[in-house]
Amino acid sequence: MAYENIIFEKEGNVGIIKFNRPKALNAINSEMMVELGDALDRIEGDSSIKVLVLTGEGDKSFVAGADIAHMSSLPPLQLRKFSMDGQSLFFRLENLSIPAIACVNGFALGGGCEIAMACDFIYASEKAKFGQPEITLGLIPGFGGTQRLPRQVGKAMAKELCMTGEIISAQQAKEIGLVNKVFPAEELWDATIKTAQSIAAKGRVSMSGIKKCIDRGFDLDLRAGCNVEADNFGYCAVSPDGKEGMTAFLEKRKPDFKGELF
Ligand code: DAK
Repeated sequence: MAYENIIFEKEGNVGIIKFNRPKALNAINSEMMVELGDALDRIEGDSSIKVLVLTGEGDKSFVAGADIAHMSSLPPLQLRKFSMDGQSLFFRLENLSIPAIACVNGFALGGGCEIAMACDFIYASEKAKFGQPEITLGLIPGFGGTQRLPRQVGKAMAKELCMTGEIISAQQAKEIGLVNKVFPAEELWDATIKTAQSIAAKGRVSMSGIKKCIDRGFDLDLRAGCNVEADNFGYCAVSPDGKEGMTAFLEKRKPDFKGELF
């Protein structure tokens, strides 16, 4: 499939998706969602991609939300489909077997904030802005924002952001735990790629184990979560990467992880 609304490229072992509708501040329409789904299929089928980075084309916006003009033109059944497609796409992103980093270079509003939250963590430029302003449109977040935001920043803060529609700075987003790190705009990309490459150099099997344990365990009680961890620990420890990592340590050399299952 040829892409018009996203750019998909590879830099070494890092897959890169750029939202590419800069004139509309990279707002999400149905075509962009179809292209994003296709790119995720390609990423899942390409074992050389070990980390995914998502960012926005242009210097102003990551994603300024769902395309308001597009949404307002859809009849009820298509709106329902738009919402369901978006939700399942974001679940796919969240459940990718490899880590995904949101590199937020500007506005991450509404659906844009929701995409960033479906990634494993967020790096942001000092110029980035975050918010769930749907209330100002007479709407509510429709791509998981009422669910992921409270899990990330706590119920009361999520309620305040969704109820006021307030747009906050990258620094405020960091203070409430939405963003991991904030960089000057010109340093954001290199810092993100450096972290992505550091993750890509680790074992794929244990990376996926960490992701599964933290995501699945988060909604479980402590004992059940620790059971998930024990299962994954056992699996990683006997995998070729696990054996290689421990052998390399004992032989005082760098590990050569292959990412093979068994
Ligand atoms: N949709 C469509 N076009 C957008 C847009 C958006 N979300 N955001 C910006 N644009 C367009 C503007 O219309 C403008 O286009 P032209 O007039 O040049 O043709 C261009 O991008 C530049 O924007 P501005 O001229 O407004 O730029 P400013 O710097 O002055 O302002 C801004 C930037 C980001 C503060 C402002 O553009 C803005 O407030 N944008 C809207 C942000 C927003 O409210 N985002 C949330 C969208 S609602 C659902 C599933 C999901 C959702 C809802 C329902 N289902 C259940 C069905 C999700 C909803 C949302 O995400």
